[in-house]
Amino acid sequence: MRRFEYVKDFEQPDVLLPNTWIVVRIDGRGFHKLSDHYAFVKPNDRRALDLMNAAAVEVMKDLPDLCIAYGVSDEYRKLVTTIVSTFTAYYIHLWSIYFPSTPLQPPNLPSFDGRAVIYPSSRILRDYMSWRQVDCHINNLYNTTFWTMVLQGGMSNTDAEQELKGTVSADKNEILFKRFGINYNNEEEIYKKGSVLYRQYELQDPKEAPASQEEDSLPEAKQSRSQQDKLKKLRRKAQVVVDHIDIIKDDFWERRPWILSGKP
Ligand code: DGT
Ligand code: MG
Ligand code: MG
Ligand code: MG
Repeated sequence: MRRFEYVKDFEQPDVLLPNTWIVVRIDGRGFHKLSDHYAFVKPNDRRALDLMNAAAVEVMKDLPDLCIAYGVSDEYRKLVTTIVSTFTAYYIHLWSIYFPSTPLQPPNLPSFDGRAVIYPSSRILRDYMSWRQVDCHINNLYNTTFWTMVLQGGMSNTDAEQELKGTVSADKNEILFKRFGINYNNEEEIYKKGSVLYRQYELQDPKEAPASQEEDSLPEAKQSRSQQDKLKKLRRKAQVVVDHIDIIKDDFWERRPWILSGKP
């Protein structure tokens, strides 16, 4: 069968750079249609978002090397193909818990696309996360105003879209408040801020503390096997929490240095 082996050469190396941050961005495929088919609540369906988060928690638990995840809408990022397929598997597995009376029916089955992007520094990774959270806020303010005008104000989709064209945040806040008595600040944090997932460690047991300070300061890939195993074990035992808070300011990161240092 030797004469067939040349086909292997078509497999090109696809290396990622060492010592960089890898962001895997997951996005629901055709969720515009899927969310209509299963009648997701507009603009935000708490069940759908909780399901995305639940699937992401399982992916974080399954893959201890992941350090943080951030989600909004049908998107999930910071978690390559293993991650996307694991995410899809859990999403489908958990569906019936969040949509007990809406069984999944082919061909309307959820699937996700994924892409990996390399960021060379923690600062740029943080800027990436900030960009996503700003996007979440802008989209949510627009969607909340649009759907309030349509569902509560009885406007047609076209009229609402027309009126919102060219408006800034303050205009949307005012429409919500003056016409509908809605204070945008009081909307749920999960809708305004999205969801950030990270590991929370118990107070560290000295027995489990990393063996040597010296080795501890090496990049993880340069540490001994036993040291790497220790870290993995700690990560597996950690709780994965889902939070809806500001990740743009320094505070979130300064309070949780282990997220970016990888050192519990
Ligand atoms: P794609 O990603 O190119 O395959 O196409 P879509 O349709 O997934 O488009 P995308 O990802 O830009 O937009 C996400 C869609 O998912 C958007 O139409 C709104 C919908 N969606 C996400 N979360 C919710 C929700 O909580 N409620 C409702 N009603 N729709 C949602
Ligand atoms: Mg997409
Ligand atoms: Mg999508
Ligand atoms: Mg999307």
